[in-house]
Amino acid sequence: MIIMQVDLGKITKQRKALFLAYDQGFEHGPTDFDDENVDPEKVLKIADSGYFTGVVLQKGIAEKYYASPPAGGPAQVLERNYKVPLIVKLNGKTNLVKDEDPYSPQVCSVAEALSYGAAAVGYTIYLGSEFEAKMIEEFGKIEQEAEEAGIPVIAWMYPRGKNVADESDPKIIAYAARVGLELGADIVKVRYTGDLDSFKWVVQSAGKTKVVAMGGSKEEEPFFLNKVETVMEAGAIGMAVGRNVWQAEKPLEIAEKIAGIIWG
Ligand code: FBP
Repeated sequence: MIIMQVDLGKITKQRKALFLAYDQGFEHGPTDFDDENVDPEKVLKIADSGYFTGVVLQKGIAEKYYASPPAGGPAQVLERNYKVPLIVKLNGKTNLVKDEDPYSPQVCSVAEALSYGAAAVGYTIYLGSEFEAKMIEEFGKIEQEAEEAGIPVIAWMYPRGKNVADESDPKIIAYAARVGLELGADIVKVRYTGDLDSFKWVVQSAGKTKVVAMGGSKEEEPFFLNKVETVMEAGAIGMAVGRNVWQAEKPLEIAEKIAGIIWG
């Protein structure tokens, strides 16, 4: 079978991307939430505002909120309730297990993700973890299935574990981006390195694999927006951000500002 180059058109606009991440309930627990953003419907409304080119969900929220059976229709056939493209995160782990070397198991298949209406899938690899080989192997299979289905794969490339002295080290982040390219990821999501030159090197290391920067924990707005500007100047295609949007007092205002930088 000849595998075609995957088209990123469904999760980008003018080749740029802004993804709203909402898998923190699994990764960190509801401690990240308040009365508003604990409700997936409210966050999906933010995601559907027109500023985002994708929303990142675990399978449970995809199945129970993003898509549902049409009224009176068969339960097996799901219909989308939102316009924003869906990116299903295929693996996940809680932060209750304090293993120094993390492993994030696959909890959803590409086929399942497609049944919820996924336009792309995502998977975290903790590069440097003792379980790195297991995650690389799982990722390889996902990559192949996604390519056959014609949907892009986004790799969350997070160096972590006792072999990684400093997960913010720009050299290790560039290494993670490069591994993403070599594994066939269409987009890598990496931590911001802290300055323009080192992030340019990350983007260069990723080659034809596109780069988005993760948002991280909530920061002061001017500081965060400055980070978005530098990320874009370095050649990334955009941001995958969660807490800096839905934890903001006015999520749509900051979403508009971020989008203004990305597409401005
Ligand atoms: P944020 O913008 O809220 O940081 O979301 C990005 C993200 O990658 C989420 O997809 C994921 O749940 C979380 O960060 C993982 O963070 P951690 O570094 O604590 O593992």
